[in-house]
Amino acid sequence: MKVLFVEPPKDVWFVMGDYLPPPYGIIQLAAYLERETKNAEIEILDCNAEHVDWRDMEKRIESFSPDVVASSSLATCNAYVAIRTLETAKKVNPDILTVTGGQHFTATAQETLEQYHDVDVIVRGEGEQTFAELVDKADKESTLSEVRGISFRHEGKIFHNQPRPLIENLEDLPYPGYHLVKDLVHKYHFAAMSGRNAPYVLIEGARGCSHTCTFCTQWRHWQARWRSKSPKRIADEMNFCYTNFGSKFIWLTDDNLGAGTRPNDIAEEIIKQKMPDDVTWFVQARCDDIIRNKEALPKMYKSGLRWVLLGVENSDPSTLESFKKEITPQDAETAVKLLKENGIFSHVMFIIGSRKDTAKSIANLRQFANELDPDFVIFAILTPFPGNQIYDEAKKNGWIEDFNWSHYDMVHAIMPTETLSRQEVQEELYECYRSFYGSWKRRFGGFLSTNALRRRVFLHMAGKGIISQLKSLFQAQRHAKTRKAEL
Ligand code: B12
Ligand code: SF4
Repeated sequence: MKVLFVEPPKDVWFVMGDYLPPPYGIIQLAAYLERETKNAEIEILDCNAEHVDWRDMEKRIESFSPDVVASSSLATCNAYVAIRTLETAKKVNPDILTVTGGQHFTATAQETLEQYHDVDVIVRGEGEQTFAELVDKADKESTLSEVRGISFRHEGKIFHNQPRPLIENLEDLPYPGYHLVKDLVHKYHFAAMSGRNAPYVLIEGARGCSHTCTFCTQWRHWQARWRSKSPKRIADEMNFCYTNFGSKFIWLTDDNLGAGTRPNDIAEEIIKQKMPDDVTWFVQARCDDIIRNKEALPKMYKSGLRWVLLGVENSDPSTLESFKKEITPQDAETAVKLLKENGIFSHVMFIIGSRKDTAKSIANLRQFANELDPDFVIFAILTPFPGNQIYDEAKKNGWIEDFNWSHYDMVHAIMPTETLSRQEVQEELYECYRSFYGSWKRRFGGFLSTNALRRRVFLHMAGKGIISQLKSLFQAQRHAKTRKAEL
């Protein structure tokens, strides 16, 4: 059985500048399949790393001649490119079994299979075991009904099989399968975070989240359960990536970093591995987790932690409450201060465009951001991703004005608020960036900073013209709106 995993050509999320991420989800699925299935011949085609366009993709599919083509979107904004990949596979050979999965397709399995006839199977939820069993049974269509966790079409009808229970112990998963992309692994990078030449890998410390934020798809996708690898296993995986692939920048994806003494224990295990000082790592964290673990921060720095993304989301307590975020604006202040005191780069994410947001409340948020003064800020627009609670509410109430999934990137406004049109929300986003990065004091402070990371980020914000890209986005929308009105 020949299985081709395809990471489709994707747009970069331009607010993060120049980066090329490893397609971790499919690398992980491929590693599991390799271990579990004796008769599978596996290839990964990463179109972004290999500069493969749609025509070349077709040729690559033709030359490998797979029985199964599997593609992943990561986020809703990439849904169409994942579908187009499967359509390309069918064009090459209609007998290829086409499969996709992940958060977006899990939440939209019925409508995706109804609309896109070149998508044969959707793997819902956790993919490893389901996909391996699917490949094992792929040549016998009648047995698809036995594979738990899939949705598929058979004789024009759509079936949703029973869900598959989650893997109990994440350490049963193989180490990340970067050997399957060994010719590409040196290309993965995140320029703003670690420079152009530090090979970048993702590793997973945990799956799922025990919180229930209304704008997030993560906790529902993993059935509101949090499972983690041990601190030792996480440090072993980091060292494994450094030793075998020269990885110098490691993104640890771990949504509940702060549980118990985990931050301290992870740092201790990494220190024991004695990796060189230029191997650094990054993690996303909740403000309360940082505060609870403040004593561990010096050790975390010592272990190579240089950058933390804090989900602050908003400065208005009632908005935070409506998001079910369970933090206060004061938590954000404390967490940013603690990171700064420990020399760890503080990156904050804010969300604008919730239903009650007004021009005034967004102006207040801008002021809060300026006073908070983290090292790096990303403002995003509240997005009704299929699978999050906001989507359910917005769809029911008819608030969604744009169903083009490629716009679901938290940069395009999808919904109006009670007082702001969608266009105005878009303009407010631009205004947020302009207010934070347009400040001359902050610009000079950034460019002249003694902290190399801070300097690099400010150069990146200026060099990539991120503010002008955002501006052109809302001007394009305004233009489209005027044209529509004229017609
Ligand atoms: C690292 C990361 C990034 C990196 C890039 C990673 C990459 N490889 O491209 C960066 C920073 C660039 C990024 C950007 C964005 N991201 Co992001 N990102 C993540 C993060 C933290 C980890 C992704 C990961 O590797 N997970 C681990 C793997 C194993 O999980 P997985 O991909 O879901 O795959 C498993 C299953 O879902 C399933 N599966 C998935 N695909 C397939 C396909 C097949 C064929 C099969 C069988 C199974 C299957 O099997 C896998 C194994 O069990 C997730 C949150 C998280 N913890 O997952 C957010 C997340 C995916 N990102 C998200 C978002 C919104 C974005 C952005 C739009 C904006 C933003 N705010 O970050 C941009 C989009 C960029 C773009 N154009 O692609 C959302 C997606 C929500 C949604 N439904 O759209 C998430 C879930 C964060 C969140 N909490 O909301 N992201
Ligand atoms: S935003 Fe973070 S804390 Fe909230 S549910 Fe999602 S992963 Fe958990």
